Amino acid sequence: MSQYTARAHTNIALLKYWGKTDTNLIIPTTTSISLTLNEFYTDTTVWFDEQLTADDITLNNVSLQGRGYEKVTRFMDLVRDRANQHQFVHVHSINHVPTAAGLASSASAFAALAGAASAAAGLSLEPADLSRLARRGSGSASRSIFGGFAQWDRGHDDQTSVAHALTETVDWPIQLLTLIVNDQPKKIDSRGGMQNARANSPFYQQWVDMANAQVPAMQAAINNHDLVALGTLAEANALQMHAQNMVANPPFTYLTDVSWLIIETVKALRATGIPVYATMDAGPNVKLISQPADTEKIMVALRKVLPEIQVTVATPGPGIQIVQ
Ligand code: 2P0
Repeated sequence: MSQYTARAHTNIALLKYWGKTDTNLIIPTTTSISLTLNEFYTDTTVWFDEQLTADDITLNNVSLQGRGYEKVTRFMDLVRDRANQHQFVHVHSINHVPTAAGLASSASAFAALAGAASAAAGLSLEPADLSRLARRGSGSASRSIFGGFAQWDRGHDDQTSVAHALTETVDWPIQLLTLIVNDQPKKIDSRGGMQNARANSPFYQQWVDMANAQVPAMQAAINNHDLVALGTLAEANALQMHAQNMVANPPFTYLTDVSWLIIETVKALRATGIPVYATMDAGPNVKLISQPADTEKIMVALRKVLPEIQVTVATPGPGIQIVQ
């Protein structure tokens, strides 16, 4: 049986996905828009093996167990059914998303798995089909099939809920400074967090309506290479998402005092005329949407309040590739 390795990069949502209308198919309540990042990716190698009596799954050369193992075997069952291929499989995955970067790795992980597993199973999938398949592993993975700016249309069923590229080549100055606030595993995973917000926030439907209405403005900001419009909207959308968690029942938040200190520092920088905007996901780390020319000024301001803060510069990255 042939062995395939796929490389997929992680992505950060500028308009967030935070809740599902169908938890089995992973159909989101909102359309989301993201930027794929060059510096963070997952390489996954897959081959079927008739000698195996169970799937063999490793992550960073360590055998995967428990819930992580279950998620991957369930995903492989989808691929096996589709390809009419019923052997067990080796899945060896290396995450080049430094754990300390605190970035979600499920997007790059399930995109790479979708690419390598479908190729190993002999399925020849178009990018849209690959996006639909990756979505079944983790919603945000649907966007990591594509490079640059990608949009995941919420849709209403398996066929219509799919991502596409807005612009794969990003030839204007935009970067994400990723600030490491905390590298501990999060206490509330995204799946549970978004479910609690959707079920229990009294403002959830308002958030859905508002977030979906932000899509055309975000598309326009991307088309116009308008960092100010893009950043303003992304920061507002992120805070609106986090507000849903704070009014859920029980209330919760991923943001810490340090996250808020960074958000305040960013506001102060903007008051001096520097276009810099914060976005946060299911953890305390903050990503700063900015232009490379301002990196130094931003770093100086941050180090004044957080001398030890670790920063990685992330730039726009490519879509999925079969690397071997
Ligand atoms: C996003 N996040 O749009 C949002 C913003 C986190 C905050 O997608 O349940 O791991 O596997 O579909 O994709 C993280 O959630 O959740 C996420 P599942 P996923 O990037």
